Amino acid sequence: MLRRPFPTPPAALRRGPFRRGAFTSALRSPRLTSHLGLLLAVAFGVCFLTGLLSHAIQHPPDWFWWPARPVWLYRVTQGLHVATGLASVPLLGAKLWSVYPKLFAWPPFRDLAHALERCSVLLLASTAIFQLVTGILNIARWYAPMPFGFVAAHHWTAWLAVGALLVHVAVKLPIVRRALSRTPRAVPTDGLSRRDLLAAVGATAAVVTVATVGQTVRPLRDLSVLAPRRPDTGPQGLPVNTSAAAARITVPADFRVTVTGPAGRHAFTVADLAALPQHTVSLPITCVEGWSADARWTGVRVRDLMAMVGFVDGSVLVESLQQDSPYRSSVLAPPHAHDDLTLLALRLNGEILHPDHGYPCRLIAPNRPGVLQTKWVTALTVVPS
Ligand SMILES: Nc1nc2c(c(=O)[nH]1)N[C@H]1C(S)=C(S)[C@@H](COP(=O)(O)O)O[C@H]1N2
Ligand SMILES: [Mo]
Repeated sequence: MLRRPFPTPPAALRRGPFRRGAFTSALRSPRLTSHLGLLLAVAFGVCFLTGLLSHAIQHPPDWFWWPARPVWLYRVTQGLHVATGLASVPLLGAKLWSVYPKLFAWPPFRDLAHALERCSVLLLASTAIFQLVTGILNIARWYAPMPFGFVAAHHWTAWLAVGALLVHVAVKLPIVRRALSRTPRAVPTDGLSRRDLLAAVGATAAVVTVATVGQTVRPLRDLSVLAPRRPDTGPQGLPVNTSAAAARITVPADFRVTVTGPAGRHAFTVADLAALPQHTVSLPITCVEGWSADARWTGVRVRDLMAMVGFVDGSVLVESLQQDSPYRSSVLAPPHAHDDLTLLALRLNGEILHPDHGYPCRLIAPNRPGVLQTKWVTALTVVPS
């Protein structure tokens, strides 16, 4: 029996996208798909690694160690995470456009290997879309469409995406090699050329980047029309993530900061803290959501406070007046706990801390995600590490 080289779907299905010649663009080619795929692989790779790093800093496994210097390192890695994620949106859109006619290829599965390969592509496309959508919802702080824990979902889906990506790269590498080594076939069109299309996609990614990266790259802030935050808006010239009202903070009249260590416990009023040697440091707040902003902080060195209760080594648990929030406490690992720049800050840019920035006192430490810069601090406790 003769096998037809291009099987066609049954007559009832030979319509719409299934009919022969349904997709007419001469721009689609393995070469275009390969170029877009390479760009996307680089963007996703950087996004994945910087994302893993951010996750490890916030949920450190035993073997993990993150330095306190340089003070700007997390600002760069998290800026890259959000910027590569956003630039991936037009890249992924174009890539999916370049291959989506394959969705209607007939037969849907030729054999088991083909079926598995198609499933891995489906997994890759859906996890990639999920990551970009949830990432954007998170930086927009719009949680209603996410009836699940963002952090866990975004983290575990990243592993699925990267697994599917590795399979995809392994399967397609020969095709990519062939497509990129051949001299490109001239496209028989007098409209857009393939080069124009790639340039347009690249330009869109560049515009998305320039229109958002000003949330962390200060000189570009005036161009930052698409960024959810500007680094210079908010009380005392600094954005606020959770306001004192949202965190339901009331500072009690007998407010104290309790400092506990191997040599005992001290309770400090705000006046006691202000009477201790004060230090001023310039450090950024770097939110995981991609914005960052520099500020001048004044307060007591955490190291000095902890020395009064016999702190020699270990970590420091920092606790807030705030209740019922995953951000109500954080841990200062040894590099940060011992760093000169780590303060229990009482002032921001010369003024008493605004309630939304953590009045009476907040933690500020170098090279640390914003979520770990605990506000409304009421207890510091040495913990073995
Ligand atoms: N207690 C407490 N501290 C907190 C938060 C919080 O929700 N509760 N938010 C954190 C986050 S996500 C960031 S980015 C910084 C922002 O500090 P800012 O509002 O002073 O700019 O505070 C951190 N400290
Ligand atoms: Mo944040």
